[in-house]
Amino acid sequence: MAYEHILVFREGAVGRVQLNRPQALNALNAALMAELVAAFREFEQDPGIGCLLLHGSDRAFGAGADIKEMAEMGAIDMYTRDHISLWDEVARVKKPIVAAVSGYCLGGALELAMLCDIIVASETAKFGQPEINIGVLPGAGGTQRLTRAVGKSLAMEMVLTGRMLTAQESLAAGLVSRVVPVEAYLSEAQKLAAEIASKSPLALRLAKEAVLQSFETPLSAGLAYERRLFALAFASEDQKEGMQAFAEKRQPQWKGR
Ligand code: DAK
Repeated sequence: MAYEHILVFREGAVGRVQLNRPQALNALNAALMAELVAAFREFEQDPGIGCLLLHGSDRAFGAGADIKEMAEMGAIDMYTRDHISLWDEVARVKKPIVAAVSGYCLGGALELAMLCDIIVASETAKFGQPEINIGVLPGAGGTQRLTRAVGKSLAMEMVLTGRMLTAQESLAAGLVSRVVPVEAYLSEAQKLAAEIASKSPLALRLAKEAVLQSFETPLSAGLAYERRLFALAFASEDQKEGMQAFAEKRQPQWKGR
């Protein structure tokens, strides 16, 4: 499939998508979101891909939803248009997704990065929910996911003032997993994605599902959920292979079943 607003790369077992609307700092218009979801869907169905990687340019991961596209919309448009299901679809991807963020990561772009599983930031990354400055509030999960990621007080400050966090602040707050010089953030994220992709695809799927479940349930229900997925892993060939390979001091050969 030919894409206009994204670039798509297959690098070994990593499926890489680059947001590519530089003239608008990768503002997420509906066409870009549809392309992104199509590319993710393709990688999700490809058994040769173990991990996805999403990034923008050094200047901007993304400046948020496309304000010029949204400006004239009404409430019913916002509530009903298919755009919303595109965001939900990113949330439903079962393979791990690493986001490599440099420069601006604002509004809907931060919400998109938070739908990914791990965020690697460059030293120049700036994270914000500036919707308050254009008379609205975050609409694609920011008030919920940011609060869970950085806590109430900092999330409130960001959402109520639009202040951007520096990369170091975002690391201290737990929004990102590491901060890397701008020259190296992408290669570091590629290495991380390749390492994840080298693991058992089935174990990755179960592990991602279990961690995400922690946002949905109280602790006791989450622990019970984890226990069931852990037991399920013992029905797989990958569990037998992984444990045998350990005992035989060799690399495991994963089958994904
Ligand atoms: N939309 C459209 N165009 C944008 C844009 C955006 N979000 N951000 C930047 N651009 C465009 C600029 O208009 C400019 O275009 P030209 O004038 O050259 O044609 C070009 O990109 C370069 O931007 P600047 O000239 O402004 O560059 P600066 O370096 O001076 O400033 C900036 C960079 C990132 C600080 C500034 O551009 C800025 O403040 N941008 C807006 C950031 C923002 O407010 N983002 C939040 C948007 S609201 C939902 C899904 C998603 C959402 C909501 C609901 N559902 C599923 C329900 C999300 C909402 C949002 O994200």
